[in-house]
Amino acid sequence: MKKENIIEIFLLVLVVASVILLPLVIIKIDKYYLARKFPKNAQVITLYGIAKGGLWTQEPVNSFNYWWKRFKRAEEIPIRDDGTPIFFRITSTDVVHSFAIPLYRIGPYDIKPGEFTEVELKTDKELVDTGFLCWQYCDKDHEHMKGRLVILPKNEE
Ligand SMILES: [Cu+2]
Repeated sequence: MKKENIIEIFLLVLVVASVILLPLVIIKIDKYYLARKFPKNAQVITLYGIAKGGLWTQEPVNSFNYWWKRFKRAEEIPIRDDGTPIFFRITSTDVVHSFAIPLYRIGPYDIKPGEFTEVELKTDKELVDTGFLCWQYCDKDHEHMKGRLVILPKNEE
């Protein structure tokens, strides 16, 4: 085999490997920073807003599965009531949504596609089951964009 061919093959393998590895490395780095961002014991709830059908989902939405997957509506999100810090990470998969938990006067926060809005559930009030919703008209299914935060029974904590 000619020397040029070997170099060519080597470079080809290098390019293919970096194309495959780069996204994996980025995902790893992302996870690493995410894990350090919030207190270790925190409950972190990630929500994706979808205008079509009007739903918040906890299932990760990306540019591939957005087109074919039926995402499970986040109807009831269990939250802990033992002093655990609770954070929401919320993003949109399409239009600008708006997130609020009216009872605790949290939000409304603009939820923009392509970025995560981070919100801490901080309140002086006692935690009770309550609703969260999209605060401003985003699309025709807007009214369905709501769900509930449900306090976990003590024995399940
Ligand atoms: Cu909306």
